[in-house]
Amino acid sequence: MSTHSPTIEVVSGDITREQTDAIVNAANESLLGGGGVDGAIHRAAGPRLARAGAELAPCDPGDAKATPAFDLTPPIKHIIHTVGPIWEGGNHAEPETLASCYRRCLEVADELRAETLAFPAISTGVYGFPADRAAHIAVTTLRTTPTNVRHIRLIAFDQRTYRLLADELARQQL
Ligand code: AR6
Repeated sequence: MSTHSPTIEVVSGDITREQTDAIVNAANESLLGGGGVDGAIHRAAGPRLARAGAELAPCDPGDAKATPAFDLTPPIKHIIHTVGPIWEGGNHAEPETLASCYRRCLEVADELRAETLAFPAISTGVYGFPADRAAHIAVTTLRTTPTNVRHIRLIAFDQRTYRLLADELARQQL
């Protein structure tokens, strides 16, 4: 099924404003909402999102599950919820779990036939994953996982995350 590598770009902004076929949410296992990007997405998508999440929960760390995007404007089709690892020092398979999040999101996007996809910097906020290592894992995994997704936007909510992702992408595309 996999035929090509997606193009990847890094952009600054708020993922709730994206117009990709699907956006990824950095959720927790309950899929009921929370703080950070999860809270922003639930506020923008409305209360039906938590109800849909409850029906799919729990979502294990490293896994991903999709819901409709409900009231998100501009209207997009899908939200892919993934649960990143909580950073516990790096020896608890956190890197592997984070890579699995990116891989599973691509698999779910393929099932949905989503061709464009936006990701936040999974696990690098409340969950405490070092942002530089997370940027390396994100770009490496997205570049090496077979998928039909054509275009990926990595959404950086702050300047440091933007720099780390942009530098990592530039290094890998040399
Ligand atoms: N658009 C894009 N990125 C954002 C936005 C936004 N609107 N808001 C925050 N970020 P976090 P985690 C960035 O904490 O570390 C929640 O409570 C943020 O600056 O949202 O995976 C969940 O329910 C950071 O770079 O997610 C879980 O309990 C990145 O998104 C837990 O937090 C991820 O930060 C998940 O923690």
